[in-house]
Amino acid sequence: MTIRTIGVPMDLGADRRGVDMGPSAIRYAGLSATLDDIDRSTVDRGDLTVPHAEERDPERAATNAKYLPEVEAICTRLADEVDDTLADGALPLVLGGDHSIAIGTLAGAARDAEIGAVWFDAHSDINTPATTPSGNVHGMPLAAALGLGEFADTPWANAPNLSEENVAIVGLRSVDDPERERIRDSDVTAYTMSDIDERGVVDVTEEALAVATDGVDGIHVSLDMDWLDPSHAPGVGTPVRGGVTYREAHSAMELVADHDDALRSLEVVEVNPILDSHNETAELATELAASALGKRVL
Ligand code: EXY
Ligand code: MN
Ligand code: MN
Ligand code: MN
Repeated sequence: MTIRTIGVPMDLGADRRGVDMGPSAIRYAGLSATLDDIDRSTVDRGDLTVPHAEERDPERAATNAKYLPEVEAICTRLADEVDDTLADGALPLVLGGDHSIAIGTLAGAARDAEIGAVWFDAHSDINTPATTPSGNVHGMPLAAALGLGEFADTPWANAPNLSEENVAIVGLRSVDDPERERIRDSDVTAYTMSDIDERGVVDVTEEALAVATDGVDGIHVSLDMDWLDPSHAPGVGTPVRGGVTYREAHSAMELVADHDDALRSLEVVEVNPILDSHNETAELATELAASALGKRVL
């Protein structure tokens, strides 16, 4: 299956600037050559146009979700791109950008199919405008896609065929109190870093993939680079100590590739080149995307 890369240079969903340069940094790290090593054809669709924060007003007072109208416009375009890509029989590889773009990827991937999702992240990203401590939409995409809380009234943000039962979050270590409550009250499955410590990344990821793939047509895999420990991925906007190692991350992505019959879309987000050290986080993002898409040593 052809892989179609879609860049989304978006930083309006996060406080720290710089993730808008993520798609460039990932391409500069050699994404296209790396994907050529896999036996799949690849095409780069280029970047969506995203306004700069300086041109816009966060409008936080009105919505408690900064730049929500801009996020809506960009995610609606992205959902169309993802849907078109799937309709053409290709696999969308979405490059962020901050994690708010997952609202668009999920909406597009779920337009014509029942989907599940595996969310590799230090954070649970399940705040709503009523519970967010920051107003940043990159802390809300799962709640938006699932139509939780006030997002029940924003159809553009809801992934039509995604159920809580098919969502698994892997690697949690930074969860706000209201998010903890929301996860407990929901049918979302969540694995913390302690689960990975106790059971190992392979066991936990296998189970997460089983949850996501159960009874659906395909899955979306969302890889937030802050899932990794900052010692391996320093170039992210919201680093949290105690994440997975370089090798654990590759193991998990190789398991994703073992489910390639189910993989419908992949996205890699939150690479911040301003905070990175010699582009190493972008290089790692490139490697991990390739692992998830089937690259092997032998
Ligand atoms: N939970 C915090 C908030 O909602 O502001 C932090 C969210 C960070 C989200 C990062 C990218 O995954
Ligand atoms: Mn910008
Ligand atoms: Mn995230
Ligand atoms: Mn995160």
